[in-house]
Amino acid sequence: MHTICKKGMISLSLALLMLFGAVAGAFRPMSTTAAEDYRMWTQLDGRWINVDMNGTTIGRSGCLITSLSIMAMASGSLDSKALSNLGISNANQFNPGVLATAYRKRGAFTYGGGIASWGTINQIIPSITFVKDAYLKSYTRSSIASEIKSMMDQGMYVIVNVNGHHWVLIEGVIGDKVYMNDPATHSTLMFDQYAISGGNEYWALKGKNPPAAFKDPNTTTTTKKVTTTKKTTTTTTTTTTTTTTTTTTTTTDTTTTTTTIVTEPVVTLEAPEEYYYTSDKTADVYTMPSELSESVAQMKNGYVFEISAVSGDYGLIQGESESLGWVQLKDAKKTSAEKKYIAGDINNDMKVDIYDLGLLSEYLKNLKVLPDGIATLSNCETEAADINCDGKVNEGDVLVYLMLICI
Ligand SMILES: [Ca+2]
Ligand SMILES: [Ca+2]
Repeated sequence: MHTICKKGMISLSLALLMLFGAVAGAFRPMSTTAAEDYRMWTQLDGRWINVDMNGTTIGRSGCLITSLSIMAMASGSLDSKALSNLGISNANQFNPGVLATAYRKRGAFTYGGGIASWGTINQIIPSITFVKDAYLKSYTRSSIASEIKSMMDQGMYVIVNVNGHHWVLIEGVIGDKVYMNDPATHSTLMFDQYAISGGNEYWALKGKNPPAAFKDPNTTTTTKKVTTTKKTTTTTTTTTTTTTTTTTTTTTDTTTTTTTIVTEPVVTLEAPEEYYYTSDKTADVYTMPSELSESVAQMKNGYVFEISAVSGDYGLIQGESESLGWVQLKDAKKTSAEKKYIAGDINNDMKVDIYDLGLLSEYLKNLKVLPDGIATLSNCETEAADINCDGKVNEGDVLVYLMLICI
């Protein structure tokens, strides 16, 4: 960013080295990893939030696609035929963005992201069969829980419409508690999160494997990280030859930590807005607009980025090919697009000199290590850096600077 103009001097001595040497990056890849818990996928994940669904995006309308994706993983339905249909080579590459893209390529979304045909999932993932689209017959929590559990006991996965426009995948039922994988939040208890009055629409599907036996995770729903302690009792009984019975009881502590992430609505901007980060304190870039989600990159002073959507205090960093993640905007400022720059004068001080070359060198060095979506020059500054006016900013511009300055 132009406010760091004097830093160019520091970088000059390394200028030529920077042109040809890559520095190891500290950023983690954005693809799905083998260890990732697919049950925590949400439609707001920066890796697929902007994936096209025919006039809308997963972030805005992808709750059903995300629920189907979790169901596909939970049921172990991604066989070789499914992987081929999805255009991926293994299940670790699968995510809601991959499934939405498969739907879109088949023309299986109506305009606005509606699923045109229930049977499409079977065409893409043959092990998944659509059983029915119906409405719950129950109207009390207890009977709703029983009705859903009955279907799951028959090997069906159930995706429930909880409020007329939002769908969640049911993970299990314990008594009157219905546990869900919610594509919008990381809340787990359906009745705590949504006002279910009964008669809700639902989808029932079968996969390669039926729903796994579900155990009460002993979770609580709050908006902060919480720790609960559960006492469990183990009883051991030993019978002697004289028919005397001795009972030994031991007590242990088990600690369970659960996290619930509550996010603000996502508002997509009409056009990207450019910001630069102003704080000396490093900030995290998260997969969701919440500090409780996973960090995928680090934001530092002077970094420039474009925002394509906002959610509360957070902005979604947009890269060229995909969005990077969410960062808090409280320590960021919008760049000024009104300033006039002349070719070569990156810091806009009306001179083309060694400081500009330093900024260019730093920009080129960071291109190789920063993730897509973060740079050290704004769009205006990048245009100014193209001193040979060939539409690209690269080593050719450095050579022109050197010829102009070092004579
Ligand atoms: Ca200058
Ligand atoms: Ca150029």
